[in-house]
Amino acid sequence: MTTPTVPTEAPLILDSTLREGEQTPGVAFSIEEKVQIARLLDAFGVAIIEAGHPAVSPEVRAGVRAVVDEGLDASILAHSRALREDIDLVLATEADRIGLFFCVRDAALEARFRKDIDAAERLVVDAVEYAVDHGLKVRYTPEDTVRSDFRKVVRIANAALTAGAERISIADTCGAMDPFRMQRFVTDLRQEVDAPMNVHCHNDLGLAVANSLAAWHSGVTVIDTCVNGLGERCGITDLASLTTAIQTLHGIGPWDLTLLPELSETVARHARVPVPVQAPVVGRTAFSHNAGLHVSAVLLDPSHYENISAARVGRQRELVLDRFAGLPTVRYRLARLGVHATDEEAGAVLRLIKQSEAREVNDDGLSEVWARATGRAITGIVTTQDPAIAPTGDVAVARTD
Ligand code: HCA
Ligand code: CU
Repeated sequence: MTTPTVPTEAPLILDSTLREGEQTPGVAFSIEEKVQIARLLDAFGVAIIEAGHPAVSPEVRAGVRAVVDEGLDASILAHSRALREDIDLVLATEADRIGLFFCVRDAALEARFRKDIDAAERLVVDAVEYAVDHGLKVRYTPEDTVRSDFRKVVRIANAALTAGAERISIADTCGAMDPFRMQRFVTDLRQEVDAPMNVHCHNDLGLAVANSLAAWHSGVTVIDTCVNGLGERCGITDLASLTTAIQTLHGIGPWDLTLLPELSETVARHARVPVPVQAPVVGRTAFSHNAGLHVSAVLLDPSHYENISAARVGRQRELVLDRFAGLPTVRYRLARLGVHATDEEAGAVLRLIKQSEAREVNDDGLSEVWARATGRAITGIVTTQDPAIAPTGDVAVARTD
């Protein structure tokens, strides 16, 4: 196996929040919500938006059409089975691109489709030719690519390319890969299939982002993502983690990372799926420091405990006040409420917090503790972020190349 070199060009992002993301159990977006999410994805800088699977329902078709009608910079892809009647539904939406999928895994050919590989090839070739003849740009995915017989994948992919497909997608449909296997799979496939490649990684083992990066390092140029890592079961590659990793570790990628909090919050609200508090980049505690030792070091130089700066991804650093905190946190949090405490006052506040049962002291709790410690009230709380106390500037970032 050849050792992949670090790519010099960022991958294109194909965001599938509106298709794969809507397949998250319990999730349905209204058309207005889809349009709002699509606009944000476009402003963020994704190259392709997968807007839905038109054969599912008239609502999904209307959603794809509404996103197309926005006239965004991103091109719009609709997902479709390899059937002429489904392709007609895609054509009616006026999407630019179609993502056709058909699985050639032996178990699926035998038990689900009752077809041999010759019949499967005829079906895929017919669908690709039909879509291309009607002006669509075609991506073909041999679904469950990485668990399929390799020779069949090579054969069907090359047949799809000869029929006019412009890109082949490698789907890790069941999240069965690790980065080392992914590197080998992509490298092997690229020896046999000469085409631009896309990757779609499910997160069943928590490795979707890592597998996507491995695929990119091995020559894949389009990566599928979902906001908040939504998708079937454990979801797919998380947009925020992937793009932040590429921009901060490799210094490339056209994306406006400062839009990630709004994207995450908007999708979480519409999907009614909350973001885990410790989610990378967009989770509530992603930029919170807790232990007194950490806080003192961060106030000296954020790079002691930060790999990426909060400001770079549209967030603010938080210093958490609880029994692990030290005086610097107390002073900082009081200063944010407009109170400049003496050493004795800050010490008295800290003693009370350490004695208390509170897991975390918010601003209201802090005002109460302040009142008990000093006998004075804090009036008119205005929370401010004081850059002199907690600088949010960029920090040095590790490079791997
Ligand atoms: C699906 C499965 C899919 C398809 C991906 C693709 C997968 O929901 O139909 O067509 O590129 O994970 O294989 O999402
Ligand atoms: Cu999928």
